[in-house]
Amino acid sequence: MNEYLENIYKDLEAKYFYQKEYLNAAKEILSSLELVVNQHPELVTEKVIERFIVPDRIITFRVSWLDDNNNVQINTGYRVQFNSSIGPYKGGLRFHPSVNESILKFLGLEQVLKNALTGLPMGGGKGGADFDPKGKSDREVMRFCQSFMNELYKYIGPNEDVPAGDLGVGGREIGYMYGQYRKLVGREEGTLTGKGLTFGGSLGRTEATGYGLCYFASKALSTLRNTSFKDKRIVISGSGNVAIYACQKATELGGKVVTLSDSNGYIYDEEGIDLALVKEIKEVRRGRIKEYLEKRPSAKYVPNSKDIWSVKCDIALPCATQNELDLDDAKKLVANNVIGVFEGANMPCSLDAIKYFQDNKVIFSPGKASNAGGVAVSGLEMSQNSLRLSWTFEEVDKRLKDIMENIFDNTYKTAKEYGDEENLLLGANIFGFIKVAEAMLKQGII
Ligand code: NDP
Ligand code: 2IT
Repeated sequence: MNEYLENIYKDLEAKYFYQKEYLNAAKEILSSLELVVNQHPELVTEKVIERFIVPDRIITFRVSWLDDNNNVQINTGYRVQFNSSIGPYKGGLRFHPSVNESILKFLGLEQVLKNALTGLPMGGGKGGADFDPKGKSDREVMRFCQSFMNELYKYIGPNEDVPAGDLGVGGREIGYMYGQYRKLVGREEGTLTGKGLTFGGSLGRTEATGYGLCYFASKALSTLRNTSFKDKRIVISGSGNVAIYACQKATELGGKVVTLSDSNGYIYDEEGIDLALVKEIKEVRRGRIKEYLEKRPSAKYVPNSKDIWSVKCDIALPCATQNELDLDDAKKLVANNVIGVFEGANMPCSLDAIKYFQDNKVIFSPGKASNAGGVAVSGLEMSQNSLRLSWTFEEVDKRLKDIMENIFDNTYKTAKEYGDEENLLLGANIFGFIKVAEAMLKQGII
């Protein structure tokens, strides 16, 4: 980072010293922009980076709801509307007890670049609540979602801000929130994505992030190492939406996925993960990953999810959550000769882990590039809602694949142009930033 960028970071650090996730994301992005700033002095005079790095606004609200015992429960809800220079705010809602302003600002900032990379006209935002869906009854989840939407509906709309799912928010939650939204506004507007297929959802949205991750990884493997998923051993963390569909596509492409995890531990199955069983446990029963052993006693369960990175593999796909893979984990993966680490989650790898991968010639792709398939198909859901049409699964899947391959091409080309050929993080940051910065410059100081 040059002095100018360093000063921007120092100002953020002084003001938001308690927001470590946000500062981490800001540092990672600012560290990529030195050459861009040198080439474009107008970015400095117009203070584009200073404007880009902070959200347009943050909405915070109380969510009160009744649990099954008729006790009043209170949570905090948020929507971070980060940047709308290239289109309406777009990004997921996360329900997890850890949710706070720092995490949502980090996710919102990442989303701005990710959405720019998709090539679709979407700005970036993120939201959620410190609500823990775990152990709640279906009715409790419904009442929470309705109460959450009673406040959020005032700030969103098809041309303003279009939320979707993220960690802890899947089809069930989107359905409840969309039902309440329609009730409140009295119109059918498609304002959420990830909706059910009978009320405006898109085929392929459920699979999109995991499939997209594998399309991206395949393109990277073939371009950079002349290889593919075929016969590779794959370690995947998480067992939610992203992990499950990454496992499905990686297996379809000829790889053998040997692990999945949740926050309690991981399963290891040398014969390859039985995905039908996982879907039954996670999607139907909403159970824990260790239940896998009840039907597959030959598999192993390790009650420490962090240890997953010591499992020998050729390809690692971290698909659980931020900061789940640190420098020590990176060292274990490299010692086991990993070829590529492709992020399915948002910022699962720490900055020093990423540097270690890059220094050791491991292909590394940041989530903002390789997990963009989810929001890309959300964008396609918005298009279908506007057209009042539904495309077939094959049509959506083909567009998804094209988008992911394009993202790889653009990040790779940009990294090369800026003199660091395999640095896909640099390429993604610069390509996404230039698009948003140009839109900001052309629209004046607002
Ligand atoms: P889900 O809620 O469907 O699944 C999350 C999974 O990660 C669960 O298995 C959860 O286990 C596990 N997990 C959470 N925390 C930890 C931890 N500390 N250690 C190990 N496992 C953990 O979420 P998604 O699959 O949708 O999201 C996963 C990641 O992908 C997130 O970073 C999200 O932001 C990102 N993402 C999601 C997209 C989407 O479309 N859904 C799109 C792009 C990115 P447990 O049940 O124990 O909590
Ligand atoms: O992190 C992400 O890209 C998502 N959670 C998906 C957002 C979306 O709007 O589909």
